[in-house]
Amino acid sequence: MKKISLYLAGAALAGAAVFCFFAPAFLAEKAEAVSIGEVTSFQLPYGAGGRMCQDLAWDGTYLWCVDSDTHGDVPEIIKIYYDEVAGTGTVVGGFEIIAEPELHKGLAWDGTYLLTAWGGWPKGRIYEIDPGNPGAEPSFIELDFPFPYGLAFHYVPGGAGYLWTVTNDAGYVYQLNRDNGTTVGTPFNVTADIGAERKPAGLAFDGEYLWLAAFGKNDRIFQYTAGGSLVDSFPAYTNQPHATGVTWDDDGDYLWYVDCCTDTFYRIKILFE
Ligand SMILES: [Ca+2]
Repeated sequence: MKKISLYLAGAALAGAAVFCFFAPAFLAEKAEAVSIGEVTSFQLPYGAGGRMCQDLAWDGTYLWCVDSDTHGDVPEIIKIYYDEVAGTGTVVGGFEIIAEPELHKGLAWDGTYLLTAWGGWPKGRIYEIDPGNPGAEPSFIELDFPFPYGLAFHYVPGGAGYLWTVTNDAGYVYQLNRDNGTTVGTPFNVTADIGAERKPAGLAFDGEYLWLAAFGKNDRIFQYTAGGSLVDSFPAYTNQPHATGVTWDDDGDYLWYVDCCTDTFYRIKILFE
């Protein structure tokens, strides 16, 4: 079983990019054998208050973030290229979301569409946006519950796959039919695990585990099985308590997360036992 235990030790500033390092295994509090992961991060230039990136997606080449329109601007999806050698990212594209304004909280990539979780009430929505034709009115799937936040895609060979989302208010994680948004199985609740001081936000799926960013105070990333069992968690390194979006990058077992309010993106090397 994949199992991680990470311990963040320090950081060194280098211009706009920040490079952080995990401590050696023997410094970790846990008794289990511990992997060492490296964290690199970069900060995008931003205007007053930042872009308010809410969740992330990875399409195999580019990192995408969705901005929820918190500051009254038009909500948009931003395309970012990460230069692995330089260790920094740059905005290389993006577009405004022409659908329902505001509340686009979650983001996932299903191989064809960028999918946003629209966190409205009384019923949330999943929007399908073609990044090659972002000016077209996107179709959407209506959910049977409100306030979805983070969104992740679960690839199934030969099938339509599943979506995973988490509700920001009640803290339930739902597995959804990709085609029609109906709930699959029984949702599980994360409130007791993440604590009252944090709220669930971004969601990622790596093919086996769900990764949940919870923000508010002492932000943490939580690792769950698809069945809803908490496996592990580790602190999110943020200068402000706003670790919102996450996505999985299969190229090397990286987990990305973003601090919404500083537009800082972190790439964590996850080493499994
Ligand atoms: Ca996501």
